Amino acid sequence: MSKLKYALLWAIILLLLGSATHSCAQMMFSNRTAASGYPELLTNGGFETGDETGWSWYTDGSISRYVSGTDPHGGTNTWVADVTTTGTNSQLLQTGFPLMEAANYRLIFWAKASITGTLGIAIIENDDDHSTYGFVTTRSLSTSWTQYTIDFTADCVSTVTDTRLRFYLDAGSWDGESLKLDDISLKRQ
Ligand SMILES: [Ca+2]
Ligand SMILES: [Ca+2]
Repeated sequence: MSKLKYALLWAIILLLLGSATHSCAQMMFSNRTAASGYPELLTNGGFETGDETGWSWYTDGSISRYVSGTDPHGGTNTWVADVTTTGTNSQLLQTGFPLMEAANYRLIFWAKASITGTLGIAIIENDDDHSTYGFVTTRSLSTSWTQYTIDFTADCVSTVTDTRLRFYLDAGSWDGESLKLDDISLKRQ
């Protein structure tokens, strides 16, 4: 083999080694990133199934609610409530996610309303007496898509799954108005 061919062969080997090292490093980085985060605890938080899979709904008012492809925050779908009368108990809820005693959690959701109005949000016990496992609070919604973040420490004994996240419209009056929820996420921190 000539010196030139020998040098070329080495150049090719070094190039191949370089690219292999590079892709290995990338893989290690993405694995480490994935391993450092806690998993999403909610099902279908972005309503991307196109329906209310994972969610339940109750109202004693008159409210038409549905999953719509019009003006979502993320993806292609958003949850919408068109309210005639708010009622005294109107809630979108998800149950059965695990909470661990004294662990820190973060709830994130995006909302948009036809007017500025008050939405209630709570993380409570689903069964028994609905005692507070996380918080019971309200947020003032605005007429553009806005992110809301609520950090809390789980107030339960050991690990519980009789849990309920509820968004309740009857914290205010939404008579004749509408609101949207999208990209709802609950993760341990
Ligand atoms: Ca969505
Ligand atoms: Ca209880």
